[in-house]
Amino acid sequence: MLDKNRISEILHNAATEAKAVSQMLDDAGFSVENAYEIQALSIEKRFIAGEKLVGYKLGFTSQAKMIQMGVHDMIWGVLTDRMNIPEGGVMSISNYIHPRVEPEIAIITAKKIDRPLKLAESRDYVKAIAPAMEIIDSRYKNFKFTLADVIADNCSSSGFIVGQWFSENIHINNLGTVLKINGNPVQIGSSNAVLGNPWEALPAISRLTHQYNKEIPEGSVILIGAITPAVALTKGDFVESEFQNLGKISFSVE
Ligand code: OOG
Ligand code: MG
Repeated sequence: MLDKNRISEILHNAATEAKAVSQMLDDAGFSVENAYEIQALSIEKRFIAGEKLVGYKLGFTSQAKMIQMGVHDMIWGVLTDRMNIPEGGVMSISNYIHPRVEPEIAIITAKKIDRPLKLAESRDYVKAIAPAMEIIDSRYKNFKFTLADVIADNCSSSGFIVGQWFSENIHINNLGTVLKINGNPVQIGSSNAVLGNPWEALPAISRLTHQYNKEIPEGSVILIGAITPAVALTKGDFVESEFQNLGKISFSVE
């Protein structure tokens, strides 16, 4: 019988060795709460290996993603420094299992968050906003998982790219967003796909982290969730996301 620590080890090794594993949580009767404990244990292994906390990500904040993955609850995971790919930089596909990319918006928090925030408070807690992309790479075979499985797997998070930071006063509602691969538009969406209003992201993440007794430190990067469905990456791809008002960011796959 697998225990939480063993599952966290299997998922951690799957991520570091870029080898897919079978789903483990549902059949063994692990709950969503157990899944967050397993996530924390696997993140602990990253910290022991020297990775530093950069912030948090939200997942399944858009209909597009919930439909694509067949999962219907919001989730949160952890971002570390090692996951960061510089804007305009290169990701090495051999470090991933079956990576996908999705356009997102990133926020930097202006103050520590230790309680659920209200929508009206959101702007006070934001220091800066940037266009972003997340690279997700489920450690499960065929990118298939249950809610508990994906939470234990740090919500598939494996990379992120952040562009230029703008002040918190920049307009982020209903921004047209285009994801292009090798110059071809492959997804389009609106920033309002995220919770109907991207400013709802801080209330959402603060509620979820509070529920698990976590504080969000000042200066944390928050990825607010994908604006469009994710798209699979292949070697040689040149990936760009263009956001109304926030500009264009890119990276290459080698
Ligand atoms: C889970 C992560 C979802 C998002 O932005 O909705 C996510 C997955 O789709 O594998 O990051
Ligand atoms: Mg995402």
